[in-house]
Amino acid sequence: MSKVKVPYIAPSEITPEFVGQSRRRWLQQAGFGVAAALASDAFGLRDAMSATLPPSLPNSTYQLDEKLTSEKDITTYNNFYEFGTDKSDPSRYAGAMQTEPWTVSIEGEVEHPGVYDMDSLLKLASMEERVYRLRCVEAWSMVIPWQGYSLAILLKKVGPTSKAKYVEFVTVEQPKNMRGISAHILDWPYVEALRIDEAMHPLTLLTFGLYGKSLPNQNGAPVRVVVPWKYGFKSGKSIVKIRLTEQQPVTSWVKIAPSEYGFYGNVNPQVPHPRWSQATERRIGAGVFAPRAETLMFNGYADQVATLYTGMDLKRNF
Ligand SMILES: Nc1nc2c(c(=O)[nH]1)N[C@H]1C(S)=C(S)[C@@H](COP(=O)(O)O)O[C@H]1N2
Ligand SMILES: [Mo]
Repeated sequence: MSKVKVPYIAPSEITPEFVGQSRRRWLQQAGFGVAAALASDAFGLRDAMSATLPPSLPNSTYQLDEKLTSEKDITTYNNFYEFGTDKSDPSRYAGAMQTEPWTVSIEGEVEHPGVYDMDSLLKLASMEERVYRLRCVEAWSMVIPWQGYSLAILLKKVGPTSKAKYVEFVTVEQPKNMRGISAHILDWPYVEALRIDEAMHPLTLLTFGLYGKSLPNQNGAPVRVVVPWKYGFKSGKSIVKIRLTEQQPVTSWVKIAPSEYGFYGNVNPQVPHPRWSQATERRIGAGVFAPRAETLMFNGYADQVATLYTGMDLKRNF
């Protein structure tokens, strides 16, 4: 049974009044953001863009009826190796990343290549709030209310050519501002990629915020990808380039450790990582005595995405 739950708000309930309420809630948050910015600076949180992040409505199709991970855990327990390999490094050091101005270049096998600034990206579609589980390969998980819209909206706008088989995501590279880059853990810039049908799947989210605020730097400001049925490493942060290609891109983790990290990175409790089981997960924030949770196939999204892999050997294509 899939754990992904249906509407906690039916489309019929999204009345003008609800939109009004949601907008009021948004404005409150935006106002609150000024005061919160002072407090949150201690965590290196970034709130400058929240004033321009449009209000978002809960998505009625893709929700999860699980307890949300706290904002504090989501923003202080991170993987962003450009800032160091310790879970606390990103929240300590990502404040140095320059996120304004920011552009995302869309290139390769597309009919309409181009460079988008944040305003034009934000205007492209209305913002939805979607609660997804982020499942990291080292067997921990969080449940996060993200804000964004389906990447498919952007991809359809630029028009993939008939040769476009893969979509590559490239993270910004700022050696002076990213203290982890000098340690050659990975071959920078961080590169991730999806097959085009995975990238076009409505679950794949182009993500601008979490908990009603623009993304903190440590979570991939100002724009990142979230692919909820895959291990966390597939969801590239702080994206500056999206390239559509005919050949399968060589992604950062596959390049450095091909026996440990596959191109697909689908959450699969039946296929252990060479150094640890992936059958269970530790919920961040649940407390040290909380029982580990059983990891679900495709992170609980099997009903939505299993057909993408029909006929594939998932032990080989891990
Ligand atoms: N550019 C970049 N993106 C990245 C990473 C990284 O090191 N660099 N780490 C990945 C991994 S391993 C995980 S688990 C998630 C963590 O996202 P979060 O810190 O927002 O929870 O980001 C992914 N995206
Ligand atoms: Mo991860």
